[in-house]
Amino acid sequence: MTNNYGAEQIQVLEGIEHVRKRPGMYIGSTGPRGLHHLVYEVVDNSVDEALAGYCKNIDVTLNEDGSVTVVDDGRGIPTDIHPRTGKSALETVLTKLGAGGKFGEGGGYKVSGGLHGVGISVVNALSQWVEVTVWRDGKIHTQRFERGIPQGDLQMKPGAGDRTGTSVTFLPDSTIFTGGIEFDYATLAGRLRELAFLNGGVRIAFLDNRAKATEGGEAHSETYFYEGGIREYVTYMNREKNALHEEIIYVQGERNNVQVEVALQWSADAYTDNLLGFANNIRTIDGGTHLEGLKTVLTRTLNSLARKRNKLRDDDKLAGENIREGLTGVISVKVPDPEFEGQTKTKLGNTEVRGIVDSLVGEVLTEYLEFRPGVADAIIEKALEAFRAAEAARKARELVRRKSVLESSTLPGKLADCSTRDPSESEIFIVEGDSAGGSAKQGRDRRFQAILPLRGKILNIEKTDDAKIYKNTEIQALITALGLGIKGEEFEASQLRYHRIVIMTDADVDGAHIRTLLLTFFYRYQRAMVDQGFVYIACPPLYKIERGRNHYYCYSDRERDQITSGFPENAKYEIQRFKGLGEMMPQQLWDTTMNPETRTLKRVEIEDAAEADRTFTVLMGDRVAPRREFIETHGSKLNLTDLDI
Ligand code: 0RA
Repeated sequence: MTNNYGAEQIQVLEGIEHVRKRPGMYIGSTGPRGLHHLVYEVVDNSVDEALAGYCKNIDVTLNEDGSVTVVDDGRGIPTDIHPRTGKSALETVLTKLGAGGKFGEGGGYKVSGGLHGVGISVVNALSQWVEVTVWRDGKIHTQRFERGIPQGDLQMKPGAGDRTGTSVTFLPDSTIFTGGIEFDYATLAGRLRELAFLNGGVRIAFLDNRAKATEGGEAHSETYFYEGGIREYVTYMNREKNALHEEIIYVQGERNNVQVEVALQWSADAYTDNLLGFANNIRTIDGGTHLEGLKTVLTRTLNSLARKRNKLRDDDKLAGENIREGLTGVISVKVPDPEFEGQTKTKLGNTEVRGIVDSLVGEVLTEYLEFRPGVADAIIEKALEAFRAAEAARKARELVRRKSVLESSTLPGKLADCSTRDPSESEIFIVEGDSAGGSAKQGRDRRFQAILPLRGKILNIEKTDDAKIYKNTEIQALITALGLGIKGEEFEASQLRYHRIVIMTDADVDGAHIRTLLLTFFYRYQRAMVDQGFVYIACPPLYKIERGRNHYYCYSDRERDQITSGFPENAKYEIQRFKGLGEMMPQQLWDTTMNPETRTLKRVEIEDAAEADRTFTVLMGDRVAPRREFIETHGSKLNLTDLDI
């Protein structure tokens, strides 16, 4: 026994040490993403307890000292002492790698969330300290850890009464996280809300007490509780759209231990599809077998229904895209042994899921629509409209295709290409107008930087059907210059001619509008290029301050004020305001905005797909009132990450 005990302890210490030495292996990164992952990891344990049917409430609190507390009313982490190690189960869960909720045989969970499924021990190892409280068997159990190491044994005292549950408070270790340890409210709120949608009936309360640390600061709180689960998720995503049918179509079932839940609603005034996939509560950005199964069954069911109702001529067939036009949907599956594939491990690979989704959804959907011919006809009519528009677009597209095949070397005339042919080291700057284009062309490093000037505002893709899109010259230029395929078709990263697509617009209202139009275009035309991180935004300076022989470029008003306030009282200096990129000397543009050594680029990241979809609908769609309100209250919800590359 003592032998085992010693060996076990050494293993535990080595485990903690390894996590601290190689945090990226466990939480993906030591940047903001990894930091937020700590919270998700702890919350996932509580959600698992809720999925097992034992927990209803989860409270997440950001504390004044920078720590986070997650409290649930589940059964509480087991506290009994393991006869061999002499340690409590709680200590084991917190210190032993891979000893999360899955270790108990009978008490273990069917499925477990967590992108890496690494468990609380990893959070513990990467925290300056952790304090755990468990209410169980009428007692209050507590234990404290520092950098993963228990500070004394589990303490126990009476006083829990009937209460059961777990509280975990942790302060991330600032020596581990490179971008600091400050949590972003919107990021956490988005994920917590998503979890509440995915696990209907679980109440997640989010409380931000950090502002209390400053005088006059106020706490901020929200509660996410959706009894309708993913049905409410779809309602939420569609709240700015006009529904084609009132009731959300909902399917729920289980086969071979795979649980499937699907919620669908078509909108009259939307022309793209917005299907979100989740496996074990993890957003599957790259899709996978659950989404494949859903798409297949939608296409089959609606075609057969359309034929039955005499809506299809001869051997016409509605394509999947036709049927999905204007569709908002969520599919959430729970799989016992999920396989996550692809570079980002966000593609569900389990092949059995495809058929399970297909058959479960097929049965329910067919019956649902047979009993509601009005709904069926509305969806079929919408798909037929899309089908006809697609025919027209095909002709226009053939033009583009023929053009790009015939003149495969003829890139758009105004493109100033770079000399390297290696996309991985190539960049393209998309700029507004010829004068900015001129400065950029002269300022660039032509070996790896290409410039594409666009004339005026590009077409608003949100309001345009496919046929018109392909006829537009600016869009044609973008498609051929970047090497994009056909709208909505599988994104081929290997065809991309540049791996950094940089939007470089003026720092004014017009520039912001053109930037939004371009982002909307990329997002709606081939969302994967945004998801996979190929799109960037350049950050040109707003001011140049000259004082004697020194000069400073400032990228915000605040920076300008900071610099000038650092000058002595009677200092003489001049401030030049750049009204547009075209006003900058080529060398200036290079130094401040284009030179990889000195510039700041922001990579466009879509953290919250549902929110992004709504953002584009609101910003670029037809309904004016929500747009005004949105701009007034939110600004832009796209997450732009600073990257100095
Ligand atoms: C292992 C086994 C059991 C529950 C848990 C872990 C558990 C872990 C966490 C982490 C946060 N909240 C949690 N709630 C529960 C089952 C215990 C039993 O059978 O009573």
